[in-house]
Amino acid sequence: MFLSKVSLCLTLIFVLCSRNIEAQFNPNYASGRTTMVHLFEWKWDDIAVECENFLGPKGFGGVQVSPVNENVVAASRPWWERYQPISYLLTTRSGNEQQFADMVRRCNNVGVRIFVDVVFNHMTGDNVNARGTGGSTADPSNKSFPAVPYSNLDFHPTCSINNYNDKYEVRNCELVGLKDLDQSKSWVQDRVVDFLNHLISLGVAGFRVDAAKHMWPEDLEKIYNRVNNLSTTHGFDTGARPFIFQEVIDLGGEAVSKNEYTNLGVVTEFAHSNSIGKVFRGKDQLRWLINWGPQWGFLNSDRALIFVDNHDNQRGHGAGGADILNYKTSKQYKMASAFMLAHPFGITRVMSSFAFDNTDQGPPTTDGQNIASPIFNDDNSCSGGWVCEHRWRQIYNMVGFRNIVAGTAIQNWWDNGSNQIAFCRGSKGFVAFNGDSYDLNTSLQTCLPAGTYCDIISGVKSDSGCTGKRVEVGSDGRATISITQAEEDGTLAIHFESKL
Ligand code: AAO
Repeated sequence: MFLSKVSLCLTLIFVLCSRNIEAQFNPNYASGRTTMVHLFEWKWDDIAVECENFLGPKGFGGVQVSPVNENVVAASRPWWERYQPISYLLTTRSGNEQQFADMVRRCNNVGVRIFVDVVFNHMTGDNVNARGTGGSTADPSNKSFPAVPYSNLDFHPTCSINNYNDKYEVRNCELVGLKDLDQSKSWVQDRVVDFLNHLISLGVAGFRVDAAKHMWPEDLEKIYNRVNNLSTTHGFDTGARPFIFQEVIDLGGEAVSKNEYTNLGVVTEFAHSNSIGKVFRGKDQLRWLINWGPQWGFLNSDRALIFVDNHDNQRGHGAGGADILNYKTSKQYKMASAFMLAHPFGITRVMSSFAFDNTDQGPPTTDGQNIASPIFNDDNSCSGGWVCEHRWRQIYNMVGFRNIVAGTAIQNWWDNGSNQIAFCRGSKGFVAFNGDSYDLNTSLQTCLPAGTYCDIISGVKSDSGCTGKRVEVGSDGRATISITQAEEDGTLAIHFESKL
């Protein structure tokens, strides 16, 4: 009797714990949405408007925002100053706490979730008279951050990370000289949990955990398990857990593996970014994409946060090097993005950049200090120094495509033995790519009902018809698909809602 009570209790504890942990893999998107965008360095007020005017209506599921907590003010205001925390006050160049809270509320109201890039592996590097974006001061050389407060008792002893084959060094030493917090200390855990719970109380849906590779998984587990459920006053279901995606760069050959983190949350899959760059740069043939997914060495689909580029590797920071595509190679970039969004693999994130000429350059400003707002053109694109890849028709229409074909499998894969490929997503969508230096013009199975469809890459379906190419699907589902090598885009995509 006693034993069976004990085992019942244990089972209950196990069920409760595993339910909680399982839920950390769910992005908590509003129904019918699948993809987040990283609005790198955007201001909170601008994101609120973007949710209402563009992201909500176009079917985006969420926004990854730049770090929200107070950071050091660095000379010339590089973008990377935001990865040097001074405190957990919510004041940065993107706005203050009230503006942040207003943005989260307005985005949630239009079905767009907010994910915060949280930096708690470390504080700043050495800085004389360090001053933060919220006005706090710190003495980083002595590991003193009174606005938290942290003292030198809360950090690992100083040593630098030189050897990525030594996991103790990777996790206990300083990444590029940033003062390395010791997350095994209960004081540090309490400060981090308070910070994350504060964000949850404001209505966020989850976190990108910066530099997770540099923290011990067992410490992260303790922190994650103490984080509250999402806020029901902000519309989340009772018991919903924050979505956790952890930045772990693992391209193989190092001591720390991405697999050490997959029981805690989702992991950023840098191998995906690397491989998709290689393929669409012409260093690998498109026909090999037939088994895209774990067979390429990627994590399982439900554990992989995938992207073509991120804010680091698009400018040569982090990992990946010359193979990574970014907005500057726009035709290949749009093809890679379309492939990522058309393929069922992974949890997708679209990058949205500001234009840069050097790798330290910060976002556009009005006066060298204050971030400038993007300017919107009639064709949806941005100017004023902002690239806004998420507003490129070829990209936002493919976000819509992914939503529409969700839950269907790839079928009727076709390739020409080199760089022309096509496939259906169930009987809901069809996509074709031409990465060869000659035209594609052939009859292919689209799996769609007979009719005339509007290609969502070259145009949009409008009241008056289609502003782009039309595709005539016959009663057998076949259509003549044409993508010349001279066209602006190397992709063609149609789906059942693009039927005219
Ligand atoms: C700035 C200055 C520094 C200065 C420092 C302190 O640039 O000169 O010392 O302040 O004053 C960002 C910037 C940094 C900046 C920092 C703080 O990128 O330049 O430092 O803010 O302001 C590693 C980490 C990864 C990290 C990445 C950049 O593992 O977590 O470096 N990314 C995140 C953020 C990032 C941010 C931070 C972390 C810090 O996304 O924006 O830094 O908060 C190997 C390892 C990787 C390692 C790379 C780079 O990669 O595997 O783990 O990433 O090296 O060190 C091949 C290999 C690949 C290898 C790569 C490079 O591709 O396959 O594995 O080569 O060797």
